[in-house]
Amino acid sequence: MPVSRKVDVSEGADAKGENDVSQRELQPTTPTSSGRGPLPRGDRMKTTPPPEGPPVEVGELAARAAAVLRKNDMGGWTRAAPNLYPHQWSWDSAFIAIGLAHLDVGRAAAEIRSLLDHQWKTGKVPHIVFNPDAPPESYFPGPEHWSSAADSPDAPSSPAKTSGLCQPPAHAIAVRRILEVAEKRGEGVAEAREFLREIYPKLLAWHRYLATARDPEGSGLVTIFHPWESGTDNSPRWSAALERVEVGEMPDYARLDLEHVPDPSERPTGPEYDRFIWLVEVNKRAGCDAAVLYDTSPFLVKDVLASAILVRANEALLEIAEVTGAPDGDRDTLRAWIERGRQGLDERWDPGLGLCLDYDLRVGEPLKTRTIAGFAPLIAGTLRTDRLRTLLEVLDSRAFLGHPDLRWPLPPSMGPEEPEFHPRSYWRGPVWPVMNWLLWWSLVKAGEKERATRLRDHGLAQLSDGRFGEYYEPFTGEPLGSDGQSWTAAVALDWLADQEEVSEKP
Ligand code: 9WN
Repeated sequence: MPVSRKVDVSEGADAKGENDVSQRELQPTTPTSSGRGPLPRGDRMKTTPPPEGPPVEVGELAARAAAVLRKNDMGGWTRAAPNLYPHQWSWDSAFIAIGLAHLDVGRAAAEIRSLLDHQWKTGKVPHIVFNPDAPPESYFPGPEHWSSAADSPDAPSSPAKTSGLCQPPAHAIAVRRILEVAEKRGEGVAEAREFLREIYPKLLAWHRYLATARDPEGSGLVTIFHPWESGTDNSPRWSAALERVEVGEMPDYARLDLEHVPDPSERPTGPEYDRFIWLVEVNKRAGCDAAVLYDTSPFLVKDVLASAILVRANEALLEIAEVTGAPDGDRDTLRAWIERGRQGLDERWDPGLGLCLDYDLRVGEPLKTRTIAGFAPLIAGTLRTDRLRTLLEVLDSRAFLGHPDLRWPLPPSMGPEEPEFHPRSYWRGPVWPVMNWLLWWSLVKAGEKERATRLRDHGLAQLSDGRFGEYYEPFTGEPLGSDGQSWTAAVALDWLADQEEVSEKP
């Protein structure tokens, strides 16, 4: 059924009062437990009151989300956030394209196209495409720091510089969704199909790079050389592997990220950052060549979240291959990658935690932590019903969204009862709307409609402050990191369209 209401994206648009739907307030479908109870380990936790003011109404929220994307639109691509992240980030762009699809199919396609214009010759999609107009001091490590990556024979020849890392491959999922949204809205379908045909070979090259250069073992799991490649940068997923990294000689550097957040505890610590920058150095010295890094990188890890996203991205690409009439051989390859990916994830299952674990190739050990990445088999679409049941129980338990003190029952990035949990520190506890979207989408695909609806509605309630934070304090609901984060606004638009579509169904 088509989504009838279009979000008005014109300057100063305020959809309030335009229709009945816009007058609904964003309320969770089920009330949460108080959400304001006493915090565990109070001495370590700085608390602040929840955001002031009444929640924003649905129509206004949609207009505000569209305004965030418009403000961050740099002309064919979108910066991840207005100040903290002035460049184009790879997996952000995928989610941003999903949001943009509800506003303008052509613009959504342009988002992915502009990113893939900077694809490396190996097929790698860079984690950052640098904004040539951003002032030099706006982000570290910026284009100057990565300039030697451009010397690699594999680097793209276009003038804009990129980083030499990559990020989780959500792009095919986004491309598939652009067509799905166009079909639901009954608008831009031909344009979307044409775009699928255009972009298919690039996506296939990207997935082939991941299946080969990033998985020479043929394990079905993606190897990463830097925590930034996981997109969950300072997650405790990487603590043990990072502790084994010895920082070598490197030039002094000045952090710029701390200038954009009110509280340094929201960002990675100094020792973590030293290791991040050292690993950038290691990547540059290897010419960003995966084969060299397999020998030289002190951080060499199988990432289950990226691998799960790749399984779903391969499924999406298989559907794109059907739409575009790609050769049978491609489809067989994609099917094989999907199967191998699910099998690889099955092998990383930890029955004690009821979650899936990353694996440190340098020491040959699983990385045992209770983080949101452990839901990888749910995201990949596990075919094992017993595992799906266990994952749902763990998700609902107090180790994640069943914790009684949460502001909303939304999964924190790390289980609140874990020793490394920190409610304000980036990927060590805060709730990330984009991860909520990924889990919601996976629950829908798993046929878990009620759970999915609850997650979506609580996710929207969390965003009803209209600030579109990068991440949120799990107990107070305070937005943290950057305000006006593009992918947060994008997932809000996708959820709002879904909410409306479902409410229109008889
Ligand atoms: C490093 C842009 C990116 C996201 C990542 C998030 C954060 C960068 C940083 O911001 O990472 O890539 O400087 O911390 O962790 O997931 O893509 O939004």
